[in-house]
Amino acid sequence: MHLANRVLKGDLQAAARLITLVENESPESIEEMSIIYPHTGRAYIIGITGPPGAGKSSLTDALIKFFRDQKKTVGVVAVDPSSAFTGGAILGDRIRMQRHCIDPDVFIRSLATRGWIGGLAKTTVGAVHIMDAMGKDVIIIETVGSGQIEIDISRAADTTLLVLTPGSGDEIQMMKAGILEAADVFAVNKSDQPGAETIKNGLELMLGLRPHCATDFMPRVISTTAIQDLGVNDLAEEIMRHHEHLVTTGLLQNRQRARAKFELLETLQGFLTNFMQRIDEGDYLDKLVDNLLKGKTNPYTATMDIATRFAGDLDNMKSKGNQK
Ligand SMILES: Nc1nc2c(ncn2[C@@H]2O[C@H](COP(=O)(O)OP(=O)(O)O)[C@@H](O)[C@H]2O)c(=O)[nH]1
Ligand SMILES: [Mg+2]
Repeated sequence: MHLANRVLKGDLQAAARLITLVENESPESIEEMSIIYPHTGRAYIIGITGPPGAGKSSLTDALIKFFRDQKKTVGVVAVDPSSAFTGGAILGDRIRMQRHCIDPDVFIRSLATRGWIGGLAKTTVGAVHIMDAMGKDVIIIETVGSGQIEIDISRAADTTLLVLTPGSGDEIQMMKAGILEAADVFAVNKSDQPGAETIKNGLELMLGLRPHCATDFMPRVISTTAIQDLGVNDLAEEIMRHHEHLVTTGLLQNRQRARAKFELLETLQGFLTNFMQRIDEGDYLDKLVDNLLKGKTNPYTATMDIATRFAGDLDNMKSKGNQK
């Protein structure tokens, strides 16, 4: 039986193995994922992002508890591009969420790809699909890093939570990088520490300046102290308020559609990049260049030549697929 079919039957080990296949970009993963894909699109996906040490894992742990109290099943994808090198944060994530380890309705997976953003995004989306197909009601993606990764993750989630802390000054950086725009819900964690009010006020001011019309979701900044479980319910309610907003305005469907399109384009781009790399492997491209220099062809004719080769490759792939 395919791993994917075992995943659909709720086999946790099969799910872990399938995520590894996706992570390693194994060729089998394509067929497995095409079995998974029709069973996706049901889960509510929450992205949690912010600088290292802000308390993302501690808040994730608290949110898992909130959703479990509501009898919802939860999947967590903890993504840390740096931990492939340090190993540190992933260990932290495990420790922070330890109390849920024995709960069969909580599935936690850490991902540490080798710092390659494209691969990371693809693996993350793959892991989310697998958990979605497993029937998880809520899937939380925890990611660290600032800049593009956070914006990419906000594309992968229905609701994106940005976690900041007092005294870090990160908010200015984030505003510049466009992350404030990409987030829906805002938490100032470590509110037990000095300066929490200042950053909350600063954030509220910046969010007030976001362009908005009457039907827009008006975000509130929630103060939390994850280690004392303070503010966590408010935060969960704010996340649910955003979810409701997405549902009632029909924006949820828009986001899902945009996500499907984004994933399709990313996959296509990966496919084309692969092809481009492969045509430079033998002497095919060099011969074309020789002919260009000799004036025997021109860039347009040569491009058509490459496109014909591409179509040939596709035909080959299709007939291989049919032979199976
Ligand atoms: N003082 C204080 N420390 C916290 C709070 N939340 C988390 N921490 C601590 O901050 C450190 C980093 O937390 P973690 O959840 O791993 O952060 P992450 O890197 O964003 O996932 C840990 O030592 C936590 O115990 C908080 O509200 N107040
Ligand atoms: Mg963490």
